This record gives sequence, structure tokens and C-alpha cells, in this order.
Amino acid sequence: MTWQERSDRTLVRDLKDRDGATVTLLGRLVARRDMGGVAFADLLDRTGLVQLVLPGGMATPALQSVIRCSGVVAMNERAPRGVEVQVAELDVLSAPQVDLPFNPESLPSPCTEGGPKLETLLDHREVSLRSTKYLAVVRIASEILAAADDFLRYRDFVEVKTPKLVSGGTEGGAGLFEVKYFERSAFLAQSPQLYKQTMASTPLERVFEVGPVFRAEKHATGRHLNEFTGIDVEIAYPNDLRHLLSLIEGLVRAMGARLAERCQGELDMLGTKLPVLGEAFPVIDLDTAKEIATGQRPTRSNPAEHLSAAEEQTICEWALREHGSEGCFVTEWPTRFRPFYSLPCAGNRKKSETFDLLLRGLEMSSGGLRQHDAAALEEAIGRQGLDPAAMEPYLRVFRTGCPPHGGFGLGLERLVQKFLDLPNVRCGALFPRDRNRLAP
Ligand code: AMO
Repeated sequence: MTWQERSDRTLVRDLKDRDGATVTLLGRLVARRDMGGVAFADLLDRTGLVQLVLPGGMATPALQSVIRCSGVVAMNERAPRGVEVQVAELDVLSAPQVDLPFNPESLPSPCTEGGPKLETLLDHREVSLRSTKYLAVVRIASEILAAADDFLRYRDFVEVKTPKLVSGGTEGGAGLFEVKYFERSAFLAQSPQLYKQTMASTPLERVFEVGPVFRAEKHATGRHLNEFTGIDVEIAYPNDLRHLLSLIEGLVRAMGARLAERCQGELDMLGTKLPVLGEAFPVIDLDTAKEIATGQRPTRSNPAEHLSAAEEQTICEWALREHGSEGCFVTEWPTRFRPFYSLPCAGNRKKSETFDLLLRGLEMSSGGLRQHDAAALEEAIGRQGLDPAAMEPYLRVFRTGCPPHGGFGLGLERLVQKFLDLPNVRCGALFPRDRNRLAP
């Protein structure tokens, strides 16, 4: 049996083909107008918004009421989308019982001036997420995930789901959330790193995971969440680092192309433009990146370690100016500042075969080739102050034979933020978790 829309309902998007028909609509009443004694209301369902013309004497339900109404479809050039429904019957299925903190339909685009404060919008997600503008952000996130899914599956990737309750950390600096696990402690996974490597070592070779990632970082910035959605990718047998760069560049371009093709309405509604991706993302090493950002090339006695937020911004401005691209790869990071699983460069073990992808001034992804030699890995684990004994199940992957492999991780909320040019990563999250926020 095929699953269908309920038979007594017409969706707003189908009204234009139903001129003169009597239809029943279900949805939310999001605006009311009184013009020359005639009462109008707008009904919103998952497919769009339509004007209702209410008969004289009918009380207009309160804003945000959930209604069912029946009436005749009439094409009307002066109606907002060229069609309206002249209502004969209307039932309120559920009316608000409290005053709404704000009217979701009159909100400006997320993170822009003029509306309620971000904290108020986040406190009242039940209302802000009803706004068509906020829902445009949610649809964009969904299309980004769909683009990743299509792109990766088409290239033989298998989607996996790995545990989020784990026995230890993987990402060095980023903190761990400890949770009670019966008689002992467990942690919330900082990344699926060890599991995705384990899976890429099997004959599946290519895996990806979309799942929650937990970071107990205390800083409250516009770029950090304490829980985010990771898109993690791992492959066996990459040719070299460039091979990974072309994979992630293709993936990000596929996301941009899908948004351009399917989400122009959402982009227009938010008054934003997709980033310029240009012909190719430039690839620069960290020393060059530092020089571009600060005007000074790092030296042996004063080596580059990280990029600050302001430096990432300057580098992307340079990439746009010089290469016509708001995306830029930074490579050759110092091995000692990258996680233990990173592969040192063959010619200079102080540098690693790793990269960061910056987009519109923000780190969108990190990744690289991995160490797959068991002894070297064990040594790197020890050097970073971790206990090799606690990593025994992971180390066995390498001791039992493991192909060369590599991969990367992307943060969904940062992708949404930068594809939409939003100033704060919270604006790209549904229910953000940050230092001060655990609800809703
Ligand atoms: P990394 O820690 O750089 O790498 O994370 C990968 C990507 O995840 C996103 N991200 C975040 N988004 C929001 N809030 C945060 N606190 C946050 N931290 C990270 C970023 C970042 O680029 N295991 C490696 C990946 C790999 O090598 O495969 C890792 O987790 O977009």
C-alpha cells in the first residue's frame, strides 16, 4: 500500500490547480488583516502560505491558532500568491492559551538586527522555529545533509553509526563530558575518529557518519557549540593528501550546487547569497597562511602553531581577492599540534599530512592522512600524554594489518552558518548547546 496525504486535505502548493474547487486546508494561522471591512488571514502549511478570505461575521482566530478550514479556491491576481480561499467553514483545532513572546512571522532574518535578542529567540524555540525565515535555515541544513548523502553514496561510501558513549578522548585539546556509566565513568564522544578509522580499515574502505559530537569547551564564542552535528568521512587507500582535498572540495561544491538549485526561495527570503567557490580552492601551507594573515613569515624559533579567528578571516579575504574563492585549504600543520592519529610528512616529521578547510573566514573542516603503523601510532599516543593501554582495542586495528587511510570531519552548524553568511553558529543550530544553555 502506498502512503498518501490524507484524502480530505489539499496542500497550499496544489491550490493553483484547483480554481473553483471546494477544498479543506490544515495549517497554522500566521497573519490577520482587516481591509475595508473584509477580514483576511494567512494560513501556512508545509508547502506554503495562502490568503484566506473570511466571511462577514466570522471571528478571526488568534494568531498561531492551528485551524482546519473549507472553502472555494479563487484565482485572484491581487492576492499575495495569486490565489486565495473563500472560507465557508473554519474550526480551531488548537488555539494559543498564553501570549506569544513575539510574532514569529514578523521576525527579521536570524542573527540580524531589529528583532528580539538571540537568547530570547533561543529560549522560545517553540515560537521562533515556526517562523518561515527560521524554517528556511532548517531546510537549508536538511539539503546540506542530503547533498552529502547523495555525493558520498554515489562514490561507494557506506553510512555508519558509532557509539557516543565512549571510554576516552581522541581530540587532544577539546574537553570531555563525563557521564556516569553504571559503576564507572564514561565520556560523550568528541568525534567518531577511532571508529571511522576502524571501519575504513575493513573491506568497506569508505564510510561516513552523521552524528552528534560533544565538546566540553568552556569558551562561549560565536563559533563553538558544546554539541554539534559532525559529518565524518574516512577512506582507505587515498593517493595522497591532495586526493582528500579534492574529495572534500567536491563535497562542499555539491552542497553549494544543491542549495543553488533547490533553495533559491529560502536564500532570497533570508536576503543572503551563497559563498563564491570559484574554480578551485587555493592550497597554502600554514607558514604562508600566517604570512598572509600577519605580514610575517614564521621562523624556526617562532614557528606557527594555530590560526586565530581574525587570521582565518584575513586568509579567506585573500583567497577571494587573489583566487576568486571564499574557500581555502591550509596544509602542513605541525605534527605536535595535531592529534596523535595524524601522519607526519615523510620528508619532515615535524609537519603533518593534515589540512584545515576555511570557508568565508571560518574553519569548516580538519582532516588528513592517518598514521597506520602500529608502533609509530603507539609512540604518538604516548607523546601526547595518552595511555596506550586504554587504546588497546584501537591499536589492535593496526597490529592486525590496516590499509593507508585518511579522512576529515565537517561541522553541520558551521556549514549552515557560512553557506548563509550568518554571524553566529547558534543561528545555524536547531537547539544549540553552549556553556549557558541546556534547554530547550
Ligand atoms: P575537529 O576537532 O577540527 O576535527 O572538528 C571537525 C570540524 O567540526 C566542527 N567543529 C565544531 N563546530 C561547532 N562547535 C565546535 N565546538 C566545533 N568543534 C569542531 C568544525 C571542525 O572543522 N577527528 C577530527 C576530524 C578528522 O580528522 O577527521 C576532528 O574532530 O567544522
